[in-house]
Amino acid sequence: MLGVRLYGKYEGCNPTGSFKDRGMTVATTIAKALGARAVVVASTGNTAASASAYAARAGLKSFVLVPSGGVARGKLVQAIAYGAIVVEVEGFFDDALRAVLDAVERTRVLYPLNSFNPWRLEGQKTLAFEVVEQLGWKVPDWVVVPVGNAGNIYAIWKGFKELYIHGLIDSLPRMVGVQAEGASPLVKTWRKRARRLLEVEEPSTIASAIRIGRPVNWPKALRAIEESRGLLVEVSDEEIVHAMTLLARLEGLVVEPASAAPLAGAVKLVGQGVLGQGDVVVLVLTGHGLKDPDALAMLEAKKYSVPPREAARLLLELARSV
Ligand code: AN7
Repeated sequence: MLGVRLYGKYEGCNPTGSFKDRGMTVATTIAKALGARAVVVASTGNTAASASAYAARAGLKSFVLVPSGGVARGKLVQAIAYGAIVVEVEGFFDDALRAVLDAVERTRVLYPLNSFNPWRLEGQKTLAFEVVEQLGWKVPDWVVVPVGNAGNIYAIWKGFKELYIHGLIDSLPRMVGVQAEGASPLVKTWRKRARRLLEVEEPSTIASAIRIGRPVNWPKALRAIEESRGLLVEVSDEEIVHAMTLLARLEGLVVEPASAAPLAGAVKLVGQGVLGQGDVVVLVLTGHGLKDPDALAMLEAKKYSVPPREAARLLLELARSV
């Protein structure tokens, strides 16, 4: 349909339903080896779910700070189920992260698992290894990643670079970062070639996972874009919901809004002639759709309600249009 060869790397099948598990298994193992007793994260939801799951398995206490009212239902109940101590911060993710940084500076009891922890990124780079392996040791032309706190795009790029340095692949992909229009500090910073991050004070988008105004890994992400001759693009909430619908109804994949952003971005870039005919494009579909049932409920519904005795008749009537 788009003229490009489109692949999705679906991260919803990881143990807690998002790509975060790749890094969390490594970082929690390190926490345990260092003798930590408790871990802490600020999170828009997936990091909280993943950290608390791996902490539970490792016998560590977990503390998660989330923006109150800003986390998808599935993620919050997951963290609670895994036994995390949940602190709702009346503010944005960025406020929660600031609190975590502040606290970990003052105590050694809390081991931080946010993506400034380098072990997280070491785990997340394995996505690149799998993409290359699953494409039969071919390298995609483009890898499209949703960007929030901006760790993942850098981690994936690092993975490709390591394969290249070790002679396992002989080319590199170009990295594309996608942000939501209401939460696009990195897009703005990149466009203006600013030397300082152009923060977004009150980030707003349906894609709560990437509702982040001050991404901590912004210098690393910009380096990945620069080194790979990549680019950043922003998409509207409407485009995100449309992309969710396409993935669900053409591919049978439900993803959360942040994870649909790469498809929305790719559609836009095809329209602009940036992605070319026959290019191999990998969309990183970062998280499972069931994490965010309220967002799924925004897809156009074909739904009827009838008393039992009328159900068969309605069905026959509807079947006429098949
Ligand atoms: C589904 O869970 O930041 O750019 O606290 O959950 O590496 O931050 C989540 C981020 C993309 C963005 N897709 O990755 C958190 C959190 C999904 C996400 C991102 C997130 P980064």
